[in-house]
Amino acid sequence: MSTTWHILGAGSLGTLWATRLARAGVPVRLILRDEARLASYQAAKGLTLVEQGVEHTYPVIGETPDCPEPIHRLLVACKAYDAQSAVAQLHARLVPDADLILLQNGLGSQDAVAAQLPQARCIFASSTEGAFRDGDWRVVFAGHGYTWLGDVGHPTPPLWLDDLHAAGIPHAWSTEILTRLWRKLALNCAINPLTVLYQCRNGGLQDHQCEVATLCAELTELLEWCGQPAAAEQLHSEVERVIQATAANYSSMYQDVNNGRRTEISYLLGYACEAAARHQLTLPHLLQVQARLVEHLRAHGLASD
Ligand code: NAD
Ligand code: KPL
Repeated sequence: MSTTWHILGAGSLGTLWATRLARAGVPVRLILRDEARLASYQAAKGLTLVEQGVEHTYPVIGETPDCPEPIHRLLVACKAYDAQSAVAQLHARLVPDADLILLQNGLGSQDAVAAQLPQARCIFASSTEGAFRDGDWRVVFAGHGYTWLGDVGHPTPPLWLDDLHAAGIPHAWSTEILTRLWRKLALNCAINPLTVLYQCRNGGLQDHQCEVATLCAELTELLEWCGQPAAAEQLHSEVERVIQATAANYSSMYQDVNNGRRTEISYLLGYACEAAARHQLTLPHLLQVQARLVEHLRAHGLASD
């Protein structure tokens, strides 16, 4: 019997992973916040995955954080701002050499989780898959993509990648996972805040080309100072390409703000501005966009951290 995947966070990505693993016959258990959420989940009789309009429900076993069973493998599928406290609840259950797979976007939360668990193996992931919830315990698979996984301290891939293969989760092991995470962070910093400030789709940034170019120049400088020259390569042309390719889409940050949800700003723009300060870099446009975004979030009654 292969090792059980414990999934922490029954949101969009957690459900997308849990259902595909369960469909492949891999043992999966879902960790829910408390008894009330567990009762609601049990009433729904499982997790539903909607793919190309076709839905299937998978009766994945649910449990609360205080279930006594030890955890050997944990997929952390919370938002970046919840990851550290959500994992902390499970300290007593995690075996010392547990594997954690951290799906969070941006940077900062992964190091915070890894620092809590010095003996565990923390694998960082960067995903371009897209999913959203259209109801409790339901997820719509909205965009096919890829997930890169890597371990900054240990280049050997884990054997359980076979489970991802069996589950049809497109993935690759990356020995340069930090480059991927920094690159994605830079793309998100160049695009997402401006779509919120200008209240536009990604394609709307074609009307703000100078501002995008200035931000890209500052982000390129930052990546180089942070020892990430590969993530800095051709950043501006990549940002322009993404703006064009996703012109009709609303960025994830735009969607969060417009749905009244907390953003992951501290792990994107906030992380970039803190890194710039650490290197005593002057990046006035990046700082200005952060200040404007914080003001916008406050004006809309949303958390600005
Ligand atoms: P989500 O908000 O849909 O799901 C997070 C879930 O975690 C929620 O159900 C929440 O209740 C749960 N949670 C939080 N704290 C918990 C706790 N203590 N115990 C149990 N459950 C807890 O978020 P998501 O969209 O799945 O995103 C997860 C991460 O993946 C984010 O960092 C996001 O940026 C990244 N990401 C998402 C997508 C996507 O398409 N949704 C794509 C790429 C990357
Ligand atoms: O990842 C994105 C997001 O919306 O979060 C893109 C489409 C790249 C825009 O930054």
